[in-house]
Amino acid sequence: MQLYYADASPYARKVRACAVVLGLSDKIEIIDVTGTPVNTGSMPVDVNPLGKVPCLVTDRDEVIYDSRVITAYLNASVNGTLYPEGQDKWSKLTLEATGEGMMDAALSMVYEKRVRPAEIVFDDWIEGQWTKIARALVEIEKRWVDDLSGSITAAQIALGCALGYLDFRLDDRNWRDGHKTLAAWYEEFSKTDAMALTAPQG
Ligand code: GSH
Repeated sequence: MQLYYADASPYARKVRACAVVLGLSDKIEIIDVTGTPVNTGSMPVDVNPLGKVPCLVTDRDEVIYDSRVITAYLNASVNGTLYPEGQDKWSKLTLEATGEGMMDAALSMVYEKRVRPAEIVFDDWIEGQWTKIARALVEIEKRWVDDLSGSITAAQIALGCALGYLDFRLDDRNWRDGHKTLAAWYEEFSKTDAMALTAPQG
C-alpha cells in the first residue's frame, strides 16, 4: 500500500499511528508530499480530487481518503481492535470526531496565519477556532476520561494527534493550562510506539 503523507499533518500522523498499532507499518510505503489549498505543490490531486493528505492507495489500487475512512479500512483489514464494538461505540466515535474537529480548528488557525496574506488575516476567525478547541478540552475532561485508558483505540489516537498538533503549531496557546488530567494522560500516551514513532520532525 502507498500512503500520501505529510510530516506535519495530524490526520496523516493518525493513520500512521494506527498502522503502528495494527502492525501494518511495513506494508505501507510512505510518499511524502507538500502543498496547501492555494499551492497544491506535490499533493496527490491525481488520486484525491480534494488534494488532501492522508490518501491511501491499497494493494488493489483502490484509492481511500479521509483519515477516518483509512483508519477504519486498515483496522478492518486485520480485524483490529481500534474500533471496539459495544455499548459505548458511538461515544468513542464521537471522541474520535472531537479529536478530528480539534485538528480542523487548529489547521484552520494555522492556514489563516501561514497561507492567507497578512493584510487580510481575520483575527476573530482565529479566536473563534481556538474557542472550539478550548471547549473541546473542557468537554473531554468531563465526558471521556474513562475512554482514555485501556487498549489503544482510534479515538485515543485522534486525540493524541490533535494534542500533538497543538504542541507542534500552537504551543503559545498553552493547552495544558487548566487541563491537568488530559496533560497527564498525554504525557504517558506520547510514549507509546504509535505516538513516539510518528512525532513530526518539524
Ligand atoms: N478530513 C480530512 C482527513 O481526515 O483526512 C482532512 C485532511 C486535511 O485537511 N489534510 C491537510 C491537507 O491535506 C493536511 S493537515 N491540506 C491541503 C488542502 O486542504 O488542500
